[in-house]
Amino acid sequence: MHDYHIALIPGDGIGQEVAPEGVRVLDAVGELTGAYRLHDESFPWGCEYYLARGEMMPKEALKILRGFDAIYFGAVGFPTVPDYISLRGLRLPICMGFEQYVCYRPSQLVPGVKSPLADKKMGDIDFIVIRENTEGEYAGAGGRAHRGLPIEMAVETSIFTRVGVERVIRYAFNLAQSRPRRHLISATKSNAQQHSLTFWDEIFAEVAREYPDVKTERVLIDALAARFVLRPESLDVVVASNLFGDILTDLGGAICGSLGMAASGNINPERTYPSMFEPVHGSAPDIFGKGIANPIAMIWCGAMMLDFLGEKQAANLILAAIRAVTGDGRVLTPDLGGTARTNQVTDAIIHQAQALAH
Ligand code: GGG
Repeated sequence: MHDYHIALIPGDGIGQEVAPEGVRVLDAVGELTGAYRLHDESFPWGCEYYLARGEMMPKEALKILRGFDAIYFGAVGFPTVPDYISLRGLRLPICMGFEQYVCYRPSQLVPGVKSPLADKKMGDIDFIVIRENTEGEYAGAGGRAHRGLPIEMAVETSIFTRVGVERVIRYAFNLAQSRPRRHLISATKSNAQQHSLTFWDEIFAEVAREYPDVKTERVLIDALAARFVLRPESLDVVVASNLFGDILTDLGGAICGSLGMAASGNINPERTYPSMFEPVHGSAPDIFGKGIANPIAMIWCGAMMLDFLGEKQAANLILAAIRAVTGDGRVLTPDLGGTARTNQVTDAIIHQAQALAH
């Protein structure tokens, strides 16, 4: 029996609704398998905290989080606070400060869920996007000048470092090498971005030489976006810059039936710092408070967190229970065409996990 100390940051909007559901599944599966016990401590950081205190999280937040085995995060952002303040005040300092340079985002069409793409069925969509997660277009370098004058200007500079690019590309190669298809696509736009993404391309080509058994493609981001829609079955592993990866993975969630299904892990592969697991979706203010948010992405993130902690069997049990619930099709939230409420989907997943474990 392992003990894990988890920092829970529900954050904003539906993050506050789905995070406790994820914990419910993690606790239930811990009890069912007898493999681990979860000790979670919840932190009320986010937009409400900002409105009360003027900061999204306390200055010593990273020091506090450092002692946990992992972070389980809901969502950030709400209309009461400008998005650049909320994102830069909570999610980004954790990802950057803890060198969570791999944002691992699987897109998998599961049984019983209908893709908006015609004729796509389970098995047709099963790929992983590795999003660079600490620099690139999110580096935050730049500024505004001459505010309010006709000559007002804004500059936002992407930063690509050799260390930053090489480490995420190497991670993606190792992942591709471990999968049966051994195929890796690098998302680029070096025809237009003549400095930064030619640098990205060069490093991709250098690292590729160390992995002769991995088939590679370099695809312009515009063509790649079209390919996600037209031929998703041709995708295995994709590595992309921070912004490209962000955009591609919303598309990945959408073609798998709902953003409410898309899970994500912000990984520090060296395990020097805790990694953070959060759904791809945001705080969804439009449905917040209605009790109909899909908890599956959050629960799937819990499985990814367990896998990362070494609890593979428990992680697989959760994934199997999710597939059993979607395959059955009777208990689904409205984003998947059902009428179930958030807690009913969680109940169904726990029920399936119990059935599968016995
Ligand atoms: N759980 C993911 C989340 O809250 N995302 C909010 C958001 O706006 N993210 C933008 C980004 O991370 O690029």
